[in-house]
Amino acid sequence: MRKFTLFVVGLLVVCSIFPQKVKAQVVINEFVANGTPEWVEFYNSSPSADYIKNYYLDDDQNFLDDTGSGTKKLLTSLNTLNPTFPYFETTSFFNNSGDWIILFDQNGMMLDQFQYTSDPGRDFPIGRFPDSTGSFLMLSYSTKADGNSSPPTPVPTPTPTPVNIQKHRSQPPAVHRKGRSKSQQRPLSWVLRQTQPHTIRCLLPIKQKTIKIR
Ligand SMILES: [Ca+2]
Ligand SMILES: [Ca+2]
Ligand SMILES: [Ca+2]
Repeated sequence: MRKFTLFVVGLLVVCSIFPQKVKAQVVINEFVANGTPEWVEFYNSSPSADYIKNYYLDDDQNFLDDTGSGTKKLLTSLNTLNPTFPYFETTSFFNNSGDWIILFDQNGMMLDQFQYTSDPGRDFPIGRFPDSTGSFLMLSYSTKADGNSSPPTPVPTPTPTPVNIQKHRSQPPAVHRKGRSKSQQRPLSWVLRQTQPHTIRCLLPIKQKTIKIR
């Protein structure tokens, strides 16, 4: 019994030194900060999203203090028609020029956060791609209560086709003798070899001539 008690105490000590990292069931997935309304969509991995209605959305990192910023919003009016992508709408809460999007649970524990530092543009969405796990990016179009669109695809610029220099360095053009038909022409180098005196002597046939003596 004493050994079992020591084992349990030891296990509790180990767990307190190395706490298990708990994966959040809900994260910020997409938002429009410059729009009417402004809205924040979440990705929820649980079958129901009702528990998120007890959570808070804030635009600064201090859960208890809202001095100098908007008062944090209790997500009571969260739209949960699609429990995987619930969203919350508000007005004039997030600064267009840059702000924090922060999700706190009911105890003030920060679950997720993202800071943007410039105006993304009217009704322009920023969100994770892919959903839930991806980085925050400018997205092609907003998808409130649905899976996020991909970031805009950059227009490809044509790349110059490399020139095969070796291919274009083919054999030099042959020089032909004038005054011959094309079929009779030969490259100059070949002609020069055939006109060497010693070569001609070798190639010329010897003609025999018959002389009649009267
Ligand atoms: Ca705004
Ligand atoms: Ca605050
Ligand atoms: Ca979405």
